[in-house]
Order: sequence, then structure tokens, then C-alpha cells
Amino acid sequence: MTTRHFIIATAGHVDHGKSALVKALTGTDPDRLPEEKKRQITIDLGFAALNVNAPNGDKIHASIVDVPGHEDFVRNMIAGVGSIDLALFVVAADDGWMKQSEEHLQILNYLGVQRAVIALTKSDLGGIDIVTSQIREQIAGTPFADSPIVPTSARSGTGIEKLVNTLVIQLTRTQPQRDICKPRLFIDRVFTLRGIGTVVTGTLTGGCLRRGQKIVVYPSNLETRIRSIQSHGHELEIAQPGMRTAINLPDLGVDQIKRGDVVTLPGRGMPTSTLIVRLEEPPRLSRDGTVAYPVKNGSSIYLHHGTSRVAARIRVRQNGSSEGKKQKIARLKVASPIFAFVGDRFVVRDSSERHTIAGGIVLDPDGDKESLASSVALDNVESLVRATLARRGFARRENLLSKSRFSTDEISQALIKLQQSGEIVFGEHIAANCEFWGQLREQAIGLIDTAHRHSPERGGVDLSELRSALRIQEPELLESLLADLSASDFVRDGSVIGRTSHRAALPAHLQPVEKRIREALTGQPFDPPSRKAIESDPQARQVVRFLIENGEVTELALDVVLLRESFERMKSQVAEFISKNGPASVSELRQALGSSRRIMVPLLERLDRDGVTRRVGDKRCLRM
Ligand SMILES: Nc1nc2c(ncn2[C@@H]2O[C@H](COP(=O)(O)OP(=O)(O)OP(=O)(O)O)[C@@H](O)[C@H]2O)c(=O)[nH]1
Ligand SMILES: [Mg+2]
Repeated sequence: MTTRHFIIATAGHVDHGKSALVKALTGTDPDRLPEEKKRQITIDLGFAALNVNAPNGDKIHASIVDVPGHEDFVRNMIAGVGSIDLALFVVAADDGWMKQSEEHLQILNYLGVQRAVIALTKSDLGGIDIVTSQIREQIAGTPFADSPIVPTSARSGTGIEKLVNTLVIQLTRTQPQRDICKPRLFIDRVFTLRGIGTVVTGTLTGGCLRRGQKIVVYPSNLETRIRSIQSHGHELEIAQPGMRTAINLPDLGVDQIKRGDVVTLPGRGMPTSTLIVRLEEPPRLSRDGTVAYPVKNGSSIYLHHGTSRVAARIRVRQNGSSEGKKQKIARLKVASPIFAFVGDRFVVRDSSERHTIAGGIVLDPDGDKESLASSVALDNVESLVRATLARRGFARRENLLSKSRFSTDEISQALIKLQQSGEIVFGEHIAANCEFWGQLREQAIGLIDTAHRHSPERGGVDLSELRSALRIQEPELLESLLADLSASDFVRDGSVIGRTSHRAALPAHLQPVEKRIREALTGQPFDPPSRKAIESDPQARQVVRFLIENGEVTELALDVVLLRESFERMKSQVAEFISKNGPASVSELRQALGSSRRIMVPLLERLDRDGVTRRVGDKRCLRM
């Protein structure tokens, strides 16, 4: 026997009997606030549980979220229907299809709710046939077109059993929510209990949460541990997707968390303020007197995502249409960052919060200036990976699409498939689009060849030059590029990369300069002139660099260079002096070798680093 968890939410016009129906179904009155009791109206979300056995023996644990129908509380309604499996859509037999019947239907559609059971409530007040056909007409052409309509009366109890059976049939046909190990709990309530502390509740999606687990609350980025978990009053070790979940976070204060925040696991990406989205406007803008409010470029709106509601501004990028729907690609700038995934759905309401004007789907939660997604199949992991790499060029394999509705496993399998079919290439930690990679490689090779031509005395091009010329910001991209080049005709030597076939040599016109420099360094080999004095012109600088790269000159400090052979001789004389005379100070060694403090100090520091000498007080002794 298996237990399956689902979330049902009510929807429908004010006073149509949603809460009375939830009470008739579960015995729980979802209206819990004193103000709700007094005004006989639902203001905020209410909750109840419906536990039933399915005909196949499975246990079904359905949580019911009861939403308000009044037009002033649509924002609360949206917070309740964010991650549901089934809508219990209510229309009263004595009132028929009304303004919020229409608005709630649109909201459910925007949020991608695929299944509904329609309760024709207050059936004791008549009008069943007329209202049934009115409903059929209204839902025609929507995802709910074939939904069952069940006449009910909370007052007489008629139809309640049939409604339960209908809900069960629909739920047995519903796939339980996927566990992709990316849990998100969009918080809808925060309260404190005496002796227990802060508790937050929400509907869990995308993965499990465990007792004792470390979590993070976004957008405030507060990290803490879960002390305990409950669902409908029962203590749990693990909460699964599709469960109403209450978690105790005693280390956080109630005033640090609010509805709209999200609880998730740390290290899976951060909330963002700019998103690229696909907007869908209602297919029927002006039906039944509903006025059309088209989304305009630059409009200020409210974005409802998860349980959050944030002010946002829309920049429309592209207009289009598909399957008869009007669509726009747009960039949303939100006033406070949200933790959205690719494929998340949302609702857009106007700035006066009187009208629902559009809905949409997140194409890119990290929408930056360059990247603009077109119409990608968001429910296919391979096409999503392909499109993401085509747009971004490359990505770290480890966190590619970490904010998406696919598991890490699904994403890495898609990567392997695309790599095998030759569409993308792998670097050490990255995956890249082939075209992007080819171009980057070609540009790098071009830079190396130019360096060989212009500065044949050098081993190639400096990695820092390569990096800035190619505008590479990510160390892992540079590393992968170097590894790729080194696997073929190139070799990396320290901070320089060049062709394996390249032999560094000074061009003829620099040879006299080289001669001069060698003379300068040999004159007083243990106390040569400063590097600044030697590098009197750019040509001399070029030659010194060449000599250092080729190991003929040793760089002791920024301004101190020696012939390598002088360095070696000094090294053995230092060792000899100490082994004969015991530990020696800088000035003893300076005098013994006929050098100066300027040279001796960096020389000894270098010998310390190389493990030849060791400093004890102000003396040097030998390490071995
Ligand atoms: N006759 C009759 N009245 C009902 C029935 N169900 C609910 N009512 C009445 O209708 C009124 C509204 O019921 P609620 O359940 O509060 O309606 P609601 O849809 O939850 O309202 P909001 O949450 O405010 O949108 C109450 O006075 C109920 O007694 C029913 O089956 N028959
Ligand atoms: Mg109600």
C-alpha cells in the first residue's frame, strides 16, 4: 500500500460556498480568523486535510487550501494556488458564473493547473441545469473543458460523497509531484508558538525536507536548521513534495520571515531581480464586460510567484503568438529578488491590484543584458540544456540549470547525450556550445601566433593577456581552454602559453642589447646594478624578460636580477660560509661574499623559500 500526497485548492467567486464545502468534506472549518467568522467571509488562506482510500488500495492524503473569493483578496488566493495538483472550482447554483469565477479560472490556467473538479454548490437553491450549461460554455476551450461538474449542497449534504469520489478518481489519475532533490517551500504563514518559537508553513515542492537539515530562507539569505517538521499536526522526519508542511525554525525571529519568502537548501543558486519571461495574455480579454488591460512596455505591475507578490516593471522584447495565444518575451525587473526556476509560472496583476492582466513562465531567472531566450521547450531537459549553452556559450557543469525543474542527474545525462552527439564539448569543469568553443579556441590560437611573430624571444602569450583579450572572466573557462590547447600543439610554461614547435630566440636587432645587459650583470656579479638601471628602454625590458623566461637570469625581487650563474655561486658560498662558521647574519654574509644588503636580503629570503637556509632570530642557519 502506498500513500500519495496531493494538494487541492478551492477557487471561485465570493460567497459561492467554498469554505462551507471544505467543512462538509473534511469536518474542518477553514475560516480560522476571528474577522473571518465575524464577517462570514474568507480573507486569508485556510487549510484542511482529506484522507481517503483510493479504489486500488492506495492511501490518498490530500491537503485542501481554501482560498478567499472576494475581489479584495485575490492576492491571497494566488498565494494559495501556486503549487497545487487539482482545483476544486466552485460555482453557486443560485448565482452562476461571476467576475471572480472568471478571474480565478484565468489565474489557475496561468499557473498551469491542469485538473479541476467543479462543484456546483448550493444546489439546494435550484438552477442546476442552467448553471451547468453556463459553466460548460465558460470552460470550453480551457484546460478544464472536460472537468466533471458535481452538484453539491453543504447545507443538505447532497452530492458530498459523490464529490469525494470524483476527487479521488481525478487524483488517482494525477502524477504525484516530482522529487528532483530541489525542495522549495514557498512560505504562506509565519507564526510563533510558545516554547517552540518560529514556525513557517507552506506547500512543499521539488524535493524533501528533513528534520535537522540546514536550510536557507530567501531572499533574506538567512541560514538555519530545521528543528522539527509537521504536516497537519503530525510530527514527521521527512516532508515530501506535495505536502502541506510546517517547519520549526527556532533560531529565526517571526519578524525576519514573511509570506512570499522561500525555504530551500543552501548552495543551489541565489534569488535574482531580473528575469526573462514568456508572457501570455488572456485568450479572451473582454468577455462578459471584463475590460481589456493589455500588458504595455514599461508598465509597473505586480508579479505573483510562489506565495510572493512583488512590484515589477516590464520591458517587452518581442511579440509573437503560438496556439492562438498572444505571447510576448519580456524582461521583468522586480523590486525585491525572487528565487525562481526556469519553467516556473507566475501571474501578473495591474499596479492598482484590481485586475489580473497576464500570466507567464520563467525562461531565464538570471536574465542579463545579452541573454534572451526564445521559445524553448521548457519541459524537455535536453532542449533546455542545448538552448542554455547556445545562449550562454558555456557553463559550469556542476551548476548548469541548478535553478530549473530538473534534477542534477537528469541534467548531467542530457549533457552526456549532447556531448556524444557532438553538439557540445566538455572542458574540465565546464560544458560549452561547440561553435562558441571553436571560436574561442581560434581566437586564442590567433593571439599566440601573433605573439610568436611579434615577440619571438618570448615563449608565447601571457595568460593574463590572453584572458583579458578574450574577455574571459571565469577561471574555469580559462583553465579548460588551456587544457584543451595543451592537449594538442601548445604548451604551457608557467604563466605563458605558446606553440610546442616555437623556439624562443632573440631577434638580431636585440642581440647588441643582450650583450650590454650581460656585461652589466657580469661586471660586479654579486652586486649588479638595479633592474631599473638595466632596463633603461623597452628593448632592454624585452631582453631581460627573455633572459628570465629562459632561466639565464634569476629574478630575486621586483628590482633585483642576477645572472643565474651568479645566483648559483652565491648560493654555494652562503652554504659554505655557514657550514664553516656557524649561523651568520646578513651583514656577515654580505661582507664575506662582497655583496650588498640590497642583494643579500632578497637572496637569503629566496634561499629560505627554497629550503636551503632557515632564519633563526637575525641569523641564517642551514636547513640540512
Ligand atoms: N443554501 C445553501 N447555502 C450555502 C451552501 N453552502 C454555503 N452556503 C452559504 O453561503 C454563504 C457563503 O458560504 P462560504 O462557504 O463562506 O462561501 P465562500 O465561497 O467560502 O466565501 P468566500 O470565502 O468569502 O469567498 C454562507 O452563508 C453559507 O451558509 C449550500 O450548500 N446551500
Ligand atoms: Mg470562504
